[in-house]
Amino acid sequence: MMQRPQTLPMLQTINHKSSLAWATACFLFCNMMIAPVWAHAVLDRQVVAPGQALHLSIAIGHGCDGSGTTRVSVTIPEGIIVTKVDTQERFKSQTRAAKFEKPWTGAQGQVVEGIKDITWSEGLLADKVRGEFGFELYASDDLKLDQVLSFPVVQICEQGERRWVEEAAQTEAREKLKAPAPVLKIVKKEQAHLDIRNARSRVTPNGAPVAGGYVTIRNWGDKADRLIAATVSVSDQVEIHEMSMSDGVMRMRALDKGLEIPAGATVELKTGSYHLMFIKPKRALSEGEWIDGTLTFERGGVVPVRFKVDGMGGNQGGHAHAH
Ligand SMILES: [Cu+2]
Repeated sequence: MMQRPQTLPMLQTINHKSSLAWATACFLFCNMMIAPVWAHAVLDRQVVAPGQALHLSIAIGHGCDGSGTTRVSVTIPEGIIVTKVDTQERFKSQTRAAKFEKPWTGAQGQVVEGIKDITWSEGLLADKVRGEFGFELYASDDLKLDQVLSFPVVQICEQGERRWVEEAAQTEAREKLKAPAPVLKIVKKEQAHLDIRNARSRVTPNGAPVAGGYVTIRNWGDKADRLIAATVSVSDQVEIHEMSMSDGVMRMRALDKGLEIPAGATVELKTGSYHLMFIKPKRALSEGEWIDGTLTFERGGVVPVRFKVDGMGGNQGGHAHAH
């Protein structure tokens, strides 16, 4: 626990000069590991806007319990019009077309039928080798904002199979799934370049002066964007901080101009680096709960985000099971 008398002066000096006390606070409350989410079948993109053309890749991170992958197939959700399938170096691709459940507005008007699934077969991807299976698509103009589209993937191996087909509309429920289907969320056009993943916080005792917020932001666009503000339900004030080592001491400072997310770059807010600081949380944060918040970007505007509260060890919960 922090010593109470130190709390208020620390909060007042935050925008000016870092203090050892703040560094200590951050060391205590920001310390968390963020593991990559490559254990599942995952999509490289996770948001798309209605009327947007996009290249999408399904990444397969491993085989089935040591045995290599021989076949991968994906089911295309309604509203997604596949326009081209990539050549895959190890596999032959095949598509199946059928009538859509209803006509969808495509790039050149109404489309009544199209590719419903893609299968890559007659190949072998060794167990530990990462493979990418890509295609180009057009997201129908008729898709509704905030809708979450599932792309169920079936992976057949020399021995056994993995079915990444479980569906859940909410992030929270999806994290609990053992074998979630990859999803693409429909967002506003001005936010389609922002890929925001793995928002996390960490258990924090009642009365703690600060709590850390962590998230991975990728900018798929060709222009830089900037994270300029954040909010969270448990705190009236959220700051964007940078932490760095100088003279052997960890120091942190508030980034008054926000944090740039360069075009094409991924910026990770994590322990010992950039992070969000929830100032004076109104209550304790307990493991496994989800906290509502927002991230505001210069170009993208306000993006809702949910922070999952991890335990002290920074266990990745839903992602840890695979290995
Ligand atoms: Cu901080």
